[in-house]
Amino acid sequence: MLEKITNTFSDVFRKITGKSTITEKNIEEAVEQIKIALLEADVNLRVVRRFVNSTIEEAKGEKVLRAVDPGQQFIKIVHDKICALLGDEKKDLQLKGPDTLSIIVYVGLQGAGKTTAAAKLAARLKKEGRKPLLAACDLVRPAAVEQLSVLGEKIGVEVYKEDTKDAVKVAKNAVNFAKKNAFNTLIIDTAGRLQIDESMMDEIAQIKKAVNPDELILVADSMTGQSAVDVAKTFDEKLSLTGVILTKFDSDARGGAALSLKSVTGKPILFIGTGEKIEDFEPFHPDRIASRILGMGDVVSLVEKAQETIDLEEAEALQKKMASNDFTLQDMLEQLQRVKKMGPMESLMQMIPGLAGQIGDQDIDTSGMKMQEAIILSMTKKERANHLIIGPSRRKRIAKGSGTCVADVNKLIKQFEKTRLMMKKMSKNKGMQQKMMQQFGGMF
Ligand SMILES: Nc1nc2c(ncn2[C@@H]2O[C@H](COP(=O)(O)OP(=O)(O)O)[C@@H](O)[C@H]2O)c(=O)[nH]1
Ligand SMILES: [Mg+2]
Repeated sequence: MLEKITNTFSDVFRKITGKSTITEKNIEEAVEQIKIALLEADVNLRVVRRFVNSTIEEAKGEKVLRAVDPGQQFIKIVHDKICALLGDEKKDLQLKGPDTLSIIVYVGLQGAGKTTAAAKLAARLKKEGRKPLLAACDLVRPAAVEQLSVLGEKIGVEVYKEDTKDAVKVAKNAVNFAKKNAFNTLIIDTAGRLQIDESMMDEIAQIKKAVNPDELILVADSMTGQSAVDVAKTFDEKLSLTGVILTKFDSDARGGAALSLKSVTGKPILFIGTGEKIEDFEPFHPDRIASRILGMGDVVSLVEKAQETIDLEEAEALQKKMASNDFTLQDMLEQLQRVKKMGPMESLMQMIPGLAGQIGDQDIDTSGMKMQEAIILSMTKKERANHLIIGPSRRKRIAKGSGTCVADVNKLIKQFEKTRLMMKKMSKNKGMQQKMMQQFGGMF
């Protein structure tokens, strides 16, 4: 996600933060490199020009040139401007209260990810306590209705469908069905085409007129860069959109669509699709994405991800164990598996400030974690509960079972003992907490 543009920004910033004073020439050079980065990212030319002029103007002001840390000041200016390009504030869906039906219509080209995003949003709304209904109004692509039905079943959300070719009729009937059956959010999935054409626009205009939606959302493929922005512009001129969902953000190394959309169309990006799975769907936070693009990491998203993964009750139980010195190898195994559950190390690392942009895929060694997991998995229940019984012959057996050597097993047990000791001390001394966390981090 955004690797290419992030790498370039990291390079520019590394050069400029090393300096204790910055000249006007330094600023011009840095902005020139940023300009190239933005153009390579397929950002709209006019947007780039405006960005460059305003950044130079602001960066040449007193605040940067006389600052104690001019490099940081410069980065702050660039960050705020990138954030503004992305839309500044996070925008929520404009839905009515839970007792009234809200209607969302999805539009977009074929293959953009409408149907997938319809299911993703429905799943999300359901989780938030709303009662969503999906309506299958793509009657052009063969099997489109079936695709939505399958997704609906998977997420436990009902799909309204009819055996007809009249999408407007289905949309209208879906609204009545939703009202009658106390659904409060209707998501209408419409038919795209390979290119914008009249029959598609007409059909959507009629659906819009018939259902009067609260949200008319364009679903666009972020990988198509400027053409996604052009598509958005055309749709907006003809149909007046309320917002955009950018899909396939996971495969978009450049970010050109995200960086141009708001400036060109004035319409906010509401969500991003970050993979093919239902849960690969996030609200779009301009500030977080700006930080990610600038290689400053995305700590908030990382923390949220961790929170989702680590169950509160589990965390409390772990804390109690730590305090009572009951921490076992089994607990360590669960910790390892939890970290694994958070997702690929690479994508997590990209969210950590200072690391983003500095590491390529090959630099991250997750094999250590896998090995530790394998070693503990080769232990018996008894051994996991009490590491003191693991003598030389048991160590040999464990090494063999896990495909490692005795030295690896020794190392793991030593590390475990160190961690345990830290925890014991920590339960007496709050100041030890940080040290413990470092030790814990060192485990992985
Ligand atoms: N990697 C990735 N693939 C996606 C994403 N959203 C959709 N896709 C894939 O894009 C293809 C087209 O999606 P679909 O929802 O059928 O598009 P539609 O024609 O607009 O309804 C499917 O293979 C999806 O799995 C995403 O956010 N990331
Ligand atoms: Mg579809």
